[in-house]
Amino acid sequence: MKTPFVLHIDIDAFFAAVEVMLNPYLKGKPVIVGGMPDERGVVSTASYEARKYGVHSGMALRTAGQKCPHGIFVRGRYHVYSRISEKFIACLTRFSPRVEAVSIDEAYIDLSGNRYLHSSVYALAEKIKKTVEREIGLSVSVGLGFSRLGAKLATEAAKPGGLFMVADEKTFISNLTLEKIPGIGNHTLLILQAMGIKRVKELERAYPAIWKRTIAPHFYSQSRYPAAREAKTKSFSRETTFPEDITDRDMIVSHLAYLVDRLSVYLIDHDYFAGRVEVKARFSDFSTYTKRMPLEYPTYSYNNIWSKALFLLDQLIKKKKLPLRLVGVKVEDIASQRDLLPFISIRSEQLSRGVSDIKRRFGFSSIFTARELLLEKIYPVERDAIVLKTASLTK
Ligand code: TTP
Ligand code: MG
Ligand code: MG
Repeated sequence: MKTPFVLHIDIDAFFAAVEVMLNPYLKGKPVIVGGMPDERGVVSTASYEARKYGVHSGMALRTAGQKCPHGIFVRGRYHVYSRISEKFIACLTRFSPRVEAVSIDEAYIDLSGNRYLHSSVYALAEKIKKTVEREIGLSVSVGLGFSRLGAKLATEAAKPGGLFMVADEKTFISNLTLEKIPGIGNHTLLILQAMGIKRVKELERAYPAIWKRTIAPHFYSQSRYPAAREAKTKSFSRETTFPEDITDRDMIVSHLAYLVDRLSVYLIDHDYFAGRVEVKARFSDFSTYTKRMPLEYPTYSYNNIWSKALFLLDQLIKKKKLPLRLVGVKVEDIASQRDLLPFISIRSEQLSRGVSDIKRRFGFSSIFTARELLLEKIYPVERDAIVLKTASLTK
């Protein structure tokens, strides 16, 4: 029999559980983290006791106050949570070097190379779970599957506090209701439900084409590769040396915007998500500097990458007197899958995807952001590119 080798682990009611750990008086009570019920803003998370009243992450605090008037509201202390998160990940890496942290309280571990695998992956998972719980003092749930998706869904099934192993992943996923599947948005869900489709298998039977586009990519791309065979080191970059050194910040910004645009479309076309951005600047005396920072979450969105890139550029050009010779941008920590966290804003991603569709149909130059348009002053614009003097693509 084949053994599931992807382990997913997630802390139960993370922020709320930390608050309870630090204040035992809260134990067993409905704890709601995020702010006070009369404040603007949303619930970060709620203890399982509070969830019984319908309170959940992302809900307006005011609504949470109405649903659970006797709830105990706390603001939250993010530095404490992130310290515990670091400890959590450090503990996991003792069991395997192939740990991929995907959010503040969850990670995948690729156990395929583990020597315990064929004796009992289940026992190993139990050991990991117990060790983590002892070391961080919080309850976790663990799932074992053949793919990331399978393992994550197994964790969901195990929550709170359990360990769940999926032996037949296809059947397991087929029997789930569609809202369990990460990446199926509310809109799609409503449409499918209106068509009377609730479960993955019903979708596959009735609309194989939709199934193929929504479920299969997750399922197949994820089941074929062990968790950590992901190319973590891959990066893509675009840079250009100007025809003449440039002093005008707006003109430099325009170049950078165009390069980010190219990168974002490249990521979309190849189904990649970037985790980090780096900007490079070379001054007229050839001194070269780079600066990098992580993106909030893996993304291909032009706007997300752009806002970081612009920030980094401004840091760099503070270093020295302009003019600049060259500007470049690189995205790193490339992944080909990602778990869609519910608090991610998908808007800017949809926008980028829409723009890239237009570019594909009508040419890259059919649509630009205003900040890119300055380049028209100094370069020829062709259907599929602004023809830079020296474009360098490294992959
Ligand atoms: P989750 O793991 O999604 O949720 P959880 O740990 O609170 O509960 P469980 O896993 O048992 O279902 O998120 C981890 C933390 O991230 C959560 O404790 C608070 C934070 N978070 C937000 O701030 N906003 C959100 O919308 C979500 C989903 C989580
Ligand atoms: Mg959690
Ligand atoms: Mg989580």
